[in-house]
Amino acid sequence: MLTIDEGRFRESFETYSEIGATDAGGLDRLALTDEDKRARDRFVDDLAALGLDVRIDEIGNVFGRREGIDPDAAPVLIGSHLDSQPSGGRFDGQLGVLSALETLRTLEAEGVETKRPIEIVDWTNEEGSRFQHAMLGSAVFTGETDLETALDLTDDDGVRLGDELERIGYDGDYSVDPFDIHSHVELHIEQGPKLETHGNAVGVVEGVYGIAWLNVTIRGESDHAGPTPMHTRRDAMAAAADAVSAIGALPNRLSADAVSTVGEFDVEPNSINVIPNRATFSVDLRSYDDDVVDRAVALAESEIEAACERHGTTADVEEVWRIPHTEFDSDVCDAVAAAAETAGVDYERLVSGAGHDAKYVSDVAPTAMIFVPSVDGQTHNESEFTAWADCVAGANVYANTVLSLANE
Ligand code: HGY
Ligand code: MN
Ligand code: MN
Repeated sequence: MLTIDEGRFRESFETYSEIGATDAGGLDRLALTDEDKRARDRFVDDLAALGLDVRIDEIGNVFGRREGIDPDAAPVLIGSHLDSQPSGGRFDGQLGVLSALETLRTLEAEGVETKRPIEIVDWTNEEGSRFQHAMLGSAVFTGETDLETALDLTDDDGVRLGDELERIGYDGDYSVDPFDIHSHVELHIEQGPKLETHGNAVGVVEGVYGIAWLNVTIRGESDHAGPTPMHTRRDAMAAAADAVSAIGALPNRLSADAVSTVGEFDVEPNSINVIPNRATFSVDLRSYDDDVVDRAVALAESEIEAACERHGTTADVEEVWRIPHTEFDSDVCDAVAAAAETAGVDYERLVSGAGHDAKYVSDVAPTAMIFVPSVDGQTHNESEFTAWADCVAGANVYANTVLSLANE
């Protein structure tokens, strides 16, 4: 059984956590910013120090390859993402990449050769916060999103993704066509309360929710806040407010696991004494049941329409992302469970409400995930935390899962 080097793992985690560190102890490391570049550069140096063959693909995904005894055998893929939310935590994505790095370092230190090669990856723009949509690097790698479309995406300041890749030196020329993969496992924080509530140190993740993202623009007419009678107004803000509160109430009409979120909101002209003529907002709808997500999208659209009826405004609703729910591979899930049992770690099987790159990889290879607990289920904020003992337990289960898959 492999045992990772806790000190080395911790040192790595603290070193990477300084890159894009916020004063409140989180990370601000948006995709393809200078902070993301510094984390990538550190990762490339660490892979090179292990003697791995490092490759950057056309969407900036960073791969490292550790050869196996049988170089022609399909590799096991490990890794996650180093980009973060703007006020994100240190564990989301980063813990998965560093658990994968520590796995390779442990294999090297123990002189363990595996039958199969092992490929490690840092995916581009997993968070989808700067460039929509999320899990972009893995979506392009698996052919779900077109490379040119992805390169032409722009952020809120109109900066083009392809230009940013070039600016930070990660506009790789390695083809994004997926290579043959034996299996893939991603370690990630749960970002929910289940493991902590149930007292389990590891989650065997069997699937991921379906997700729909909408961008909504409501148009009205700006006018004076004083003399304009209420019944003549075409107030984009009032219509948006109605729609947003109706969207917030949708899950109760749908299913126990359905969730809806309006995370982005903008109003124009944004002046205290002017009736807004334009309101734009995002909608994020999720459930493990694809029919529920379909119904959620339809209901959101009808609530937006009804709000516009009431306020004499008009709306454009654009569906910018839609992924069905994912069911991971039962054999790979069982390999994770077996490693947890061997390590004597309490675990449970669950599905993920958060999207992960493993979702897209599961479209091209047998895939599963390992979760470690999130304190208070907190995430996507600077207080995101996982107890170090849980990080170590998860990383050990991960290393032994990878070892068993790499010798299949
Ligand atoms: O949106 C998600 O679930 C992930 O954090 N990208
Ligand atoms: Mn993540
Ligand atoms: Mn995230």
